[in-house]
Amino acid sequence: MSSTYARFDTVFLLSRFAGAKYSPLWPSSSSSSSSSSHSSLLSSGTHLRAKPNSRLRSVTAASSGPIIAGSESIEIKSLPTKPIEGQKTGTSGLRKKVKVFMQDNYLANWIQALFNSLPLEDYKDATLVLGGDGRYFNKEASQIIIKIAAGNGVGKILVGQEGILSTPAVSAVIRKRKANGGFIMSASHNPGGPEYDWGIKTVDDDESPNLSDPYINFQFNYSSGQPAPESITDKIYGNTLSISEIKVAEIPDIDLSHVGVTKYGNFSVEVIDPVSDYLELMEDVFDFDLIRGLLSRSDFGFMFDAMHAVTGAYAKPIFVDNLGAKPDSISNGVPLEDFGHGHPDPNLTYAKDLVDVMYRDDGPDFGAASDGDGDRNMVLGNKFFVTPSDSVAMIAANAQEAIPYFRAGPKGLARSMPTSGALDRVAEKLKLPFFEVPTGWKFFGNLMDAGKLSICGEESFGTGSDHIREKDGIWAVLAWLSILAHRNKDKKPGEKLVSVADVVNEYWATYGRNFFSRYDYEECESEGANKMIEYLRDIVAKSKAGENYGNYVLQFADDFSYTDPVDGSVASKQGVRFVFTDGSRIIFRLSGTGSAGATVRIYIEQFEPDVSKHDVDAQIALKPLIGSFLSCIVCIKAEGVYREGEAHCHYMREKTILCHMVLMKGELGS
Ligand code: VG1
Ligand code: CO
Repeated sequence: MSSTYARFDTVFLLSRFAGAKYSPLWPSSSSSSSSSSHSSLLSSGTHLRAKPNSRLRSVTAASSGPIIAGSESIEIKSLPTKPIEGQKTGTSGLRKKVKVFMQDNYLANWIQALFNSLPLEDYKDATLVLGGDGRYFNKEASQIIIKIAAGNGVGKILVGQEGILSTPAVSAVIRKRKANGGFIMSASHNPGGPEYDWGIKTVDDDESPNLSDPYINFQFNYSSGQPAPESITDKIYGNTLSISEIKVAEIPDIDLSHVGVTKYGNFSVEVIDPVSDYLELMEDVFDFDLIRGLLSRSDFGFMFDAMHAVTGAYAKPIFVDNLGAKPDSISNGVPLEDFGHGHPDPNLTYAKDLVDVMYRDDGPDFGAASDGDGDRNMVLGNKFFVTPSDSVAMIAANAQEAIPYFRAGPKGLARSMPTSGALDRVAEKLKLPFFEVPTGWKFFGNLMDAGKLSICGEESFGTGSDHIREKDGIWAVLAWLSILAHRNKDKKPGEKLVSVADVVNEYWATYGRNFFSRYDYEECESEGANKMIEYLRDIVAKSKAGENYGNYVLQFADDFSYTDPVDGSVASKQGVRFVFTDGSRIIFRLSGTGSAGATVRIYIEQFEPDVSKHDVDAQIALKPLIGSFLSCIVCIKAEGVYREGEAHCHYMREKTILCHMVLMKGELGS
């Protein structure tokens, strides 16, 4: 038992629940297996009923919504448990197969370990937000999280109706209602259902440098100078390895189907409408009248694919009811537990139905899709795909004139390291502060809180701004619609409209084009993947500026390290990069979001200022770089470790003849 835990326990007993009956052990009642050395919250706790003598009562409506029912006090039980291996968070929280999470106490242990890791003042009587993308197991998970939160002395949980809240909406709710933090039940773009993934989004791994991420590290920590989150996530992991007890409130399952407040003693749960706070924020950021003018034109076609994921709950209220889009412009608009057997990843392969419609001659003028939890976006014009690296640069270049929130001009711009350098050129031209941060949205937060950053993005279909502290899929769609609406606002019916392709081509002509692609080697054996990165680090250590790699001259090679300009914290080993004198780059890193094995990501970029070459397909434009670099470095120098093979192009999911190494399961390191 850690000292944090002991300290917490004492305070817990003496203050918040003074007087409440505290059982040192999980009761040997019929529902739990008293004979075993640990008990399951999933098998017993989720079906916890109010203690027989608790008096439910109806009470009058409160300002925040009708109070449905409540009881005067809650009983806190202690559920014995045992440590479970492997509960370490990655780029975006803890992500595993749902079957793993459904194991006895797996989720409960982790949630308790989280509370054990935080100072009491961070959650005692605090308000926390709980939401998710509607995937399989979220309903059961909601009940587990609520009961443990109550058991640990949290004052109030704001939960989206049916457990639904997109990731950006959770951030918006936390900020608007000044909540102390929140949980997001999502494995993002990973598929859902009994055989697939589940996740809980939190702050990143042990190298996270900031406290502004609204999850688990609780925003108010930031201003009061509490320990850095890497220490918190480290602590959570440490606590998962020593946990012996889970604190659970003995309350019934909360009815998540109706908006309203349920009270149990000093603890309350408010079920909130998932859309209203977020919609209100969008109305502040954008000019809805301007966008409505575009969407209601008969000569402008719009299509949004919610991929049966969380934005299904937002698309109709926002695009149809508020902005005048036609009801049939929303496809797959109902959130489903298994995303309709789909893979809620908005790229050219998994949003294929949308792509097919958009690539028809008579297809719509603008199309977009969003991922499982609504923080990613894909933007398409008619027969035109905008890469995420280009998209953020184009939004930044047009923001001031088209989006009211940026009327005074963006404060600064930032991208993740592997994202193409297109945004850098916008920052240079607009003379704006510019930052390059490691992969993962949390790194943008400190910069935003310090007033240094307004618009940022990642190559992985993530775009956003400082209106919240998460990437935001619907925000990106509204940003693009604003740009198009602004450009077309004076166009008469029948006049040719400025298209997505026009905006992009004009941008390339002004700034040049950064050809960019990413390739993923999925389900690699972890040991082999680590070996490969070690091997590349070795090459980096020996490399010298001026060396020739085919026709490319090395400017520098390193393993990316980031020092946060706000708090000075350092994140190291964030990706091996080779940068050439013409601005071309090749980057290697391991994914931190997979649910099984390792995924190797390779990012390739080449800058082309010549407008006559901007029309070339990215795969063709990048071929010389891929060929000369990878053949000479990886395949020859690492001979024996890497062999010929195929990777998947991140955007197309097509098998691509790329660096010709096989990292697939079992084939490496033998
Ligand atoms: C991936 C992306 C990264 C993104 C992260 C979370 O991480 O590359 O850019 O921030 O997913 O996105 P990794 O470590 O697998 O490369 V989401 O939509 O899952 O919150
Ligand atoms: Co996501």
